[in-house]
Amino acid sequence: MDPLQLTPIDVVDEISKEDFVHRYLKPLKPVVIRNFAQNWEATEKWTYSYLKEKAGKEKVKLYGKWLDNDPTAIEMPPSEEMAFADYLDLVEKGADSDLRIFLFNLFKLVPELLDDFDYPNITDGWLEDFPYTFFGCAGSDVRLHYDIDLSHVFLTQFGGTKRITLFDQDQTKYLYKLPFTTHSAADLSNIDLEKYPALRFAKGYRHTLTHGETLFMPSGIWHYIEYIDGSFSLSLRALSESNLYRLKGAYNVFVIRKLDYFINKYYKNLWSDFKLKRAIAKAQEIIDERENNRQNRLKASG
Ligand SMILES: O=C(O)CCC(=O)C(=O)O
Ligand SMILES: [Fe+2]
Repeated sequence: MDPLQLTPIDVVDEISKEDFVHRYLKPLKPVVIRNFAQNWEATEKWTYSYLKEKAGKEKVKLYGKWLDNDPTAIEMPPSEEMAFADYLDLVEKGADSDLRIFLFNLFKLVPELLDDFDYPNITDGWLEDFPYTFFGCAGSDVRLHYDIDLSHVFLTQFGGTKRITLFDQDQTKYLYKLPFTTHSAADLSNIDLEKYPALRFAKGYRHTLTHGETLFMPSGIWHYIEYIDGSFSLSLRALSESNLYRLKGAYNVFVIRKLDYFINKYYKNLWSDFKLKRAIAKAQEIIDERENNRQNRLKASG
């Protein structure tokens, strides 16, 4: 049984801009929108063989299992490079592998692919310079994190399925956030409640995203992604309407990320130990506080 408290993400076949803004964008609530990509040529055209034909010879950076690779640092270094076509072969044949491509702007290499999708009229804040693709082999996962720039993300799925687990920002206190990062220390692929007991209090959502569906991930939402079979996604980003979030996003990108990078460079082990201890101590404070409140309630009720 899954030890997490999860409910399904809302799914709509279609939604007007007004409804979307009112029900999901403003309240920062995730939703799966089935017709977001319905007019896109991409959903038919972007087969693995088409992508191989367009960009197969390009070398791509691949990322492996996060726990094996500097897990407390904000930036994860790639673990290897490969021709895109060779990597797509692994994805397509369902090879069981941790290898992923992350935040890949395929459109810089093949600008004509930009013609195969558009930015639906559902928000005014599109960041059209930053469409990214993500690829993963069957069995790979993306650690629990939220996006450092705090923009909204619309993630459209291609060629397979991925299981997505989300937690709102207000659940951060249960999620073992590593200081100076936007990552959790906890491995959700193998939940260890002895080590990370506060996880049992976190309330989240889950949905298995299939080809052609789009998930709206509001700014600041925590996400953990499991590639069930090999697949890929396109993420379209939009700026948060909150000035505070925009400012925080810029601060994270330009200050916190650099600070973490430099301290990590010079004090790697000390810094890593400090971050992990701090993440665990903060969650323990919350557990203790809940327990105190419970005891007080019991006393009060006699
Ligand atoms: O789907 C993925 O591989 C990662 C997606 C993600 O983290 C994002 O869109 O922010
Ligand atoms: Fe992300």
